[in-house]
Amino acid sequence: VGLFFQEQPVLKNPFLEDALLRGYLKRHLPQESYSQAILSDLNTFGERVAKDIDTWGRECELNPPRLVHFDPWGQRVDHIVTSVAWKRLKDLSAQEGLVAIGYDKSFGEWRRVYQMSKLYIFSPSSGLYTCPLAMTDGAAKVIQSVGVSPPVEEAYRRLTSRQPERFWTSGQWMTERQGGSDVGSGTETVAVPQADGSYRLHGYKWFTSATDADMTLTLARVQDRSGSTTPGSRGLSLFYAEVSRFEDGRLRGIEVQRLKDKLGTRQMPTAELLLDGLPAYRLSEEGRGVASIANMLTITRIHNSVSAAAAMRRVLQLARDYATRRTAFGKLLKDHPLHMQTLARMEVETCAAFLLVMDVCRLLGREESGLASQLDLHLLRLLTPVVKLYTGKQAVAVVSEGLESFGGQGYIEDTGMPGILRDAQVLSIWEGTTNVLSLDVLRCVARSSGMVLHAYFAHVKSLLAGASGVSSLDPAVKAVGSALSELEQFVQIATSRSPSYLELAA
Ligand code: MFK
Ligand code: FAD
Repeated sequence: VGLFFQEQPVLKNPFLEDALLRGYLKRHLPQESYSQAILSDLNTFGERVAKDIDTWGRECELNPPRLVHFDPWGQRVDHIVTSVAWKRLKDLSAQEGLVAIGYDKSFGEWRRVYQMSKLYIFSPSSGLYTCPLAMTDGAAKVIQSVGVSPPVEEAYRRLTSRQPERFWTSGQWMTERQGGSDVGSGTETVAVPQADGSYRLHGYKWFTSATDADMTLTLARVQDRSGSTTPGSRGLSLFYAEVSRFEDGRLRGIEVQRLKDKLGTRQMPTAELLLDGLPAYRLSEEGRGVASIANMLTITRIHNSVSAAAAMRRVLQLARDYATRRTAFGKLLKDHPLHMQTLARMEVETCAAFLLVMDVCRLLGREESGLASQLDLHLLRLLTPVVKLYTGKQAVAVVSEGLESFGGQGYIEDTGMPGILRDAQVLSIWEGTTNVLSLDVLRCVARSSGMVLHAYFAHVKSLLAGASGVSSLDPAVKAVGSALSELEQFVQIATSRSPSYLELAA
């Protein structure tokens, strides 16, 4: 009695274990010396993920951040205490270039595919350090797009640094009590102009993740001399602020009201912040806040999609391994056709998610290296919300199925599995909910007069034409082809009418 102990699933090098990722890179990376360096770096990093980093990520879950409001002598300090592992992950992120690679021109148009491949194997072991990295990347992109000049020049260098002692992370403070989706109506924070051209921000930010960041980008309404502001989206401007302390230890212009008690993402601090005179610089023209922060949304939504595909891949890797170790009804799970069919369905979802995500990363890299065609730009705009909304939903479904493939053990906390499911649930909520992103798709279709859809049709056709081993006579290919033609005709008619008709048609 009690002599049997089940072997546990083993996490192996997630790069070597991922035939699809390796195949994708081998197929797409050019014949350049850097391609070999990329593959070799991913292999070494994958080894590190399996050996060390995964344990650090787990430690972040077991030692969640806490807020210390006062020091022993009653001074307000609002100190967010994070685990040793969380800090190590920050240093590691710099050393491994997890943001920097995306800005490294020496990898040409492949810089984003390289960076996101690295994040893809890192994400499920990262203790959610991918969250601050996504926002950091988004902030660097915004700064780059508005122009890297003082006072944000130094911030840009730090956000994209590979040196741990210089590396900074950024927050993204958009959501207020009245509006997370509708920030245009919901933002109450005001920016009071100062004599030196800077501003002081006053308001309440309702969700601020990874609040131990060194700086942030945020939205506020500039107050005029009479103290009034412009309502709606056109009253919002984009601001840059550093998170710093007075000599006595108090935060400068910020009070951390509390940390959120969350379903998942417990590894990282998400706070409510009272901005009480936070010094800030305006980065956008007045009233161009939403349009200017859109670059950040593009980047963080792509990171989100990478994390979603990565969560699916990880649970599947572990489930496949477990199927070679667990016996039921006299044979290993891998020898039960029905169990393998379940895993195969998860595999199909995961492959599809991965390929769509990587295609968007490829397009991003092309855009940033100046190689993107007009078609690429349309596709990038269209597919970014699409990939975020689909993969966010897929991740919850696939990870949930994945938990079931471990039977009861999938439900047990210290296996680490439940945390993967909890963390997947947020992927469809933050950075734009599914419905809000669906509307974003419709808006971009209408605003481009249908051009983004035509670009998409052309893309799918070229994929079908170029797919090796697929005959144009294949009934499935024929069916897709005729469905596309019908859709194209429909869009053609819609384009000739009003934009709102096109929105409806889309
Ligand atoms: C593991 C990875 C983790 C990732 C990090 C997670 C940390 C958590 C972070 C958060 O959750 S931060 C908060 C994220 N918040 C959102 O995503 C807000 C969701 N709501 C929307 O996206 C709304 O659609 C939006 C606020 C943008 C609507 O505002 P408006 O003012 O009604 O937008 P409008 O009028 O459509 O667009 C204003 C301008 O922005 C237009 O430019 P123009 O004025 O030049 O025409 C738009 O084209 C532009 N714009 C809006 N969305 C865009 C965009 N441009 C490009 N891409 C977009 N997606
Ligand atoms: P609402 O906007 O009130 O939405 C409620 C529901 O209404 C949703 O289902 C939505 O899809 C739907 N809805 C809204 N508008 C429409 C519409 N026009 N048509 C159809 N349906 C609609 N925010 C930050 O700014 N910075 C952060 O760092 C950050 N971190 C977060 C961390 C966590 C763990 C979580 C859970 C959230 C975080 N957020 C952050 C906030 C997040 O971005 C918002 O919660 C999200 O954008 C939704 O906004 P909301 O909560 O106001 O929901």
